[in-house]
Amino acid sequence: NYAFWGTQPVAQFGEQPSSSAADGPIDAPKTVEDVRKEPYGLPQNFEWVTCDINSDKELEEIHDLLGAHYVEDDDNMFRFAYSKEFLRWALQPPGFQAVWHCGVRVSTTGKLVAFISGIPATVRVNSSSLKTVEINFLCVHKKLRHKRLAPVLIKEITRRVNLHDIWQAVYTAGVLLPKPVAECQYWHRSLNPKKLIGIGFSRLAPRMTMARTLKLYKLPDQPVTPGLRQMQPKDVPQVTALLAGYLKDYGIAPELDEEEVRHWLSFQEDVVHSYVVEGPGGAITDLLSFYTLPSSVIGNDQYDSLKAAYMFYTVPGATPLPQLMNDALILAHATGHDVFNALDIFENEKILKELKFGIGDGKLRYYLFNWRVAQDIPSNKVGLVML
Ligand code: NHW
Ligand code: EN5
Repeated sequence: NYAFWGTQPVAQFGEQPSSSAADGPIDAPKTVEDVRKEPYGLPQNFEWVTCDINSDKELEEIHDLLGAHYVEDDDNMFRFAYSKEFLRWALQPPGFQAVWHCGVRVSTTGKLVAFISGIPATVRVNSSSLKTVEINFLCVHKKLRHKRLAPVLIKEITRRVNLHDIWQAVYTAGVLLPKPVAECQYWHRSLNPKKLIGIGFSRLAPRMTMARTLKLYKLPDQPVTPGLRQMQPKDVPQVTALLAGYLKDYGIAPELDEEEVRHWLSFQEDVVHSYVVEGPGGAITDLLSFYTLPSSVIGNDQYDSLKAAYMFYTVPGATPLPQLMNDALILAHATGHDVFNALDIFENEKILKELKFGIGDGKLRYYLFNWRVAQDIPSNKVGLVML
């Protein structure tokens, strides 16, 4: 019983698998002229604002809202703590629109109490190349929860996106909503087991001592793959081609042009770490990348935060995937990350166990707005990573 989602153009649970089972839009086609011109109504004393990420003050307000009120794990022990530099990177890719950085303020005090964002992306779903927005950072202040504000934010961002003649969206969430196109599992690889155990992120396994645990997860200081180095701007054309060739085999994947690859994969310390393998003749044969997303540790007096690396786009070409991923673990450890997180997407399922990942208690569901797929996409055919 989804009072809001039941009214939206999304796949519904228990829908008849129609005989004309083909991928396509759910709503009848509309034009920009059909789109409502006025913003949706907010309760008394709240107002819409377009947030300017380039203003340090406004970026700080978004950062602080998310830092106190964004996603937590099921046991409310950890909360995502996106850095300001990360948010700037996440919200300003090529073609970004400030009006899709949509905030809600209290009129009298100006306090920012809710946020939702969209960024432009071309996403291929099976054989359809869709002009979409990726929706992220939906957040309502804890004191304003369960007042049906989220549906208003979602309808307003939909309107603002539709005004740009875009009719499809992609989003991910830990929660189950109508209706996932894919359901993926989080896995975790301890890099700093002592701290992870100390904060309750992981536990000492049965019949394991701390000393044996430290030894089990120990990593070398340096990556092992010859020719592995930080990605540089000059690599963008080759990386774009390498990535496109790899992603074409997935059922859902972004189509990234050179400017987007430059944006998403330029090395930025503690935001996105990208490395390539350069072969003897100068050819780029492999790509490895991860992004840094700390979590604050709720109510621990020894540690404030947990520094997590999340697998981003990794393309094995000349290097076997297990070796490339092990180098990712080494690099993440060497740059002070406490844990390396990955989903069972791409070809990961085959290699996570041998690299000493353990299964997490969280799932990530992928959703499409106004797009129906004939069949769910299995996690090993997911080739899209959202931040
Ligand atoms: S997922 C992370 C979402 N954020 C958080 O979890 C932060 C902590 N939680 C909160 O801030 C990544 C609040 O709990 C939120 C809900 C704001 C989540 N997605 O206002 P009400 C994203 O950002 C439904 C979608 O009373 P609330 C992706 C819920 O099922 N819907 O709840 C965002 C119910 O609907 P129902 C969600 O707790 C994608 C309704 O909200 C949801 O005060 C957005 C209740 O509203 C979620 N994560 O606020 C969709 N969580 O049908 C984009 C709950 O069950 C769609 N709900 O009655 C595309 C738009 C663009 C289209 C363009 C063509
Ligand atoms: C929008 N783009 O639940 C994304 N994280 O497993 C928003 N668990 O960290 C949606 N509960 O399993 C995000 N440790 C949805 C995810 C929300 C956050 C979340 C999970 C993912 C997580 C950890 C900590 C659990 C704490 C108690 C977890 C076990 C790891 C252990 C490491 C050593 C080997 C065995 C496993």
